[in-house]
Amino acid sequence: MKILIIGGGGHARVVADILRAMDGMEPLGFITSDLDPGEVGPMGLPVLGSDAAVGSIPHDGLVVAVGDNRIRERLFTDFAAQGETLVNAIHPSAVIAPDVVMGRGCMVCAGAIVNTGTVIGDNVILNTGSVTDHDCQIQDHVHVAPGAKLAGGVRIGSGVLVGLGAAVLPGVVMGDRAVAGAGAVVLGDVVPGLTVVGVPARPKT
Ligand code: JB2
Repeated sequence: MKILIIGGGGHARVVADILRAMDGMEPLGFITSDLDPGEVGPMGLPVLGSDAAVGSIPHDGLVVAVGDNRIRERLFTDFAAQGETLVNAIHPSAVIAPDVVMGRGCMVCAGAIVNTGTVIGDNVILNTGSVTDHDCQIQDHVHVAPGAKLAGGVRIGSGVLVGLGAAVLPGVVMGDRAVAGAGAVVLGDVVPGLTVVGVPARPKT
């Protein structure tokens, strides 16, 4: 499949690398307004234009490869509404149990592990080396950052960021758009929109 990468930053390059490692996926180039169309962009892939150009470029699908959850949600929603095919980019070194259910437009980076019984929504990033243990429920537009760990039965609401190296203990519920800061150890439920930091994690003041 010929795939457009929406974004042109660090995460877009990670996704380009994933697509190149996958069988049957061919990254065509980056869609970004930060770089001039026609330029050779990162990793030798072309800069193809901004979002308005997508409709005029022949392609089979796209991945919204932007780390910021709100921007990624907006772009995912817009492109889905236009009838675009949002594909999953899954690095071959990721370990995903066969019964895991995953939506569309997800990015599972190198070395990520997802265990049995877990259900993942749309447009989710499970970043490099993250661990999502058994029976987790992860809603849409979530980012589990590199090295973060979700224990069994964790429930993660829409648009949540689990920061670099954070750990979420078994059965904890993080409400929509909550944030666990880098290295936080989340022992109990987090209400929607709240940012918690530290060990044990407390509301950020
Ligand atoms: O509306 C948009 C838009 N808004 C921002 N349309 C398109 N097509 N692209 C958009 N972007 C793009 O997001 C910018 O053009 C830019 O290329 C990119 C943001 O790049 P940056 O390198 O700042 O962040 P990133 O999202 O690639 O990576 C972040 O998230 C990753 C998960 C960083 O924090 C990384 O360190 C992190 N690993």
